Amino acid sequence: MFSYKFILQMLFHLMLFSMTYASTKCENDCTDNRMKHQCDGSAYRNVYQFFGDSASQPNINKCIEDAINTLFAKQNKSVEGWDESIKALTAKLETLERKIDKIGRIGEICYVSQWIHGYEYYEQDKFWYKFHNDCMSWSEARDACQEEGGDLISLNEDNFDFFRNVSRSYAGDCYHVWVGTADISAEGQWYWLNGERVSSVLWYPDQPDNALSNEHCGDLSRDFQFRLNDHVCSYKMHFICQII
Ligand SMILES: *[C@@H]1O[C@H](CO)[C@@H](O)[C@H](O)[C@H]1NC(C)=O
Ligand SMILES: *[C@@H]1O[C@H](CO)[C@@H](O)[C@H](O)[C@H]1NC(C)=O
Ligand SMILES: [Ca+2]
Ligand SMILES: [Ca+2]
Repeated sequence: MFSYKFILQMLFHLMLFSMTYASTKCENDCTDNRMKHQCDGSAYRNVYQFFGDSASQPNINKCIEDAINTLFAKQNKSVEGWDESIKALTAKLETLERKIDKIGRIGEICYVSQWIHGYEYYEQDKFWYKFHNDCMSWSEARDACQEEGGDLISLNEDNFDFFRNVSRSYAGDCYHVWVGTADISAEGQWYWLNGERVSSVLWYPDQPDNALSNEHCGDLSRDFQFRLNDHVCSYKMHFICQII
């Protein structure tokens, strides 16, 4: 009997084949807005980012291999679960292949790789995001985002309510949600990881308060209606990653 890993590998290679085919067909055909920003030749580079390969030239086989290993590391469950997982995966791949055939754009490669990591597209700002159910310290959370090719999310006045809603919907046992701002390097200086200054209207009243002189990382706090708060960085929380 073939191992599950082998079957998965075959499926991914099938997908790879159609992606490569599609990408040679339509390199310049970028009419779909959602894909537009990814159709400038950076698609391959993005694929690398998502799979954490620092090589500058595409090596999609390696990228697929890494994706499979990531899947296995994350879903190291009992074998019973795998039948269902593989069925679901096969169905998704079939849909995907039909879609790729139909659309046939290089940008789809990015779409596929983001889909593998479970990212969602935020139409308004044209980036991808993922709410993590795991509980980690702020810097562990940052590492986890970077492993997936992104970073902790940077917010602003326009997208703040949307991600408050995301946090309200998904936050579970870890209660609060880390986001991409900290005053670790300079007390009281709050910048997002994208370099923008944190707007004062995002904070819950009387925050940031640097309680016990020990709060240097930004979270959306359940205690504060998921508005911004400064918290102890080692605290284990959910977190939201962003891929630009
Ligand atoms: C999967 O679990 C087994 C036993 O529970 C362990 O020995 C193995 O190292 C795990 N593999 C991964 C990739 O985490
Ligand atoms: C957030 O959720 C509230 C309540 O469901 C809704 O009224 C509001 O439109 C949502 N805002 C955004 C930006 O999603
Ligand atoms: Ca502080
Ligand atoms: Ca605080």
